Amino acid sequence: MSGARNYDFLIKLLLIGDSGVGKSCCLLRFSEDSFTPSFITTIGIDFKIRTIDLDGKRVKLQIWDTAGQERFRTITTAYYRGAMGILLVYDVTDEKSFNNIRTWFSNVEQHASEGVNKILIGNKCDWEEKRQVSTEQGQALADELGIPFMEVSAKSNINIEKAFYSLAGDIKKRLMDTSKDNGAPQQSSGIPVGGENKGVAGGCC
Ligand SMILES: Nc1nc2c(ncn2[C@@H]2O[C@H](COP(=O)(O)OP(=O)(O)O)[C@@H](O)[C@H]2O)c(=O)[nH]1
Ligand SMILES: [Mg+2]
Repeated sequence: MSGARNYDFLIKLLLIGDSGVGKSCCLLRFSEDSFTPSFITTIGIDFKIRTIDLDGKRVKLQIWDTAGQERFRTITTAYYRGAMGILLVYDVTDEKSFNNIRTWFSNVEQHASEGVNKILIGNKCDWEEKRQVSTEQGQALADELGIPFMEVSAKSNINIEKAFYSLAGDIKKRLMDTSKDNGAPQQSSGIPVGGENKGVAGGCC
């Protein structure tokens, strides 16, 4: 197997949102199907990989988590470089994290490449008694921003798979449409990219 490419698409995704909304837990749930209740220090984590099947194509997802920089709002262009999809995450039990989504969205608009797919994620939907943001509010914001929306729970494993699959599916469709338009796969589209090392898709700041 060494040297052989074991996927049809390589897709780089990013998690963005306030500190504490559960980004690292969502990633852990999706990549390892586990949940750690203690606050995960994300310092040092770069990305996790999971390969999924989408309509018979092997789609390798390289998912980047912030390394705590979000606390200082110092997410820079380097983090966004090469990203094809972004999960904008807030916490349904924390209204402030919801209100900050607009700021994160403009950060994405400013730094990420044009045409990047996005999805709005309301995490911790298992915690009804603490809820501060209704599903309707989440949906209304998503409609305003023109992006899909899903409420999830990393803790109870609700909609986590669905959210990642949905975003990856949208990206795959876009990449296929783009390569059709151009008659050939684009260099920058991520198809195909060889190698396992993290140098391939750019580094984290
Ligand atoms: N109830 C509940 N708590 C969660 C959920 N996801 C994360 N948490 C908790 O929220 C806190 C912050 O999670 P973390 O993933 O470190 O947030 P990050 O700063 O966005 O990466 C931790 O204490 C987690 O246990 C969830 O789906 N439900
Ligand atoms: Mg984290």
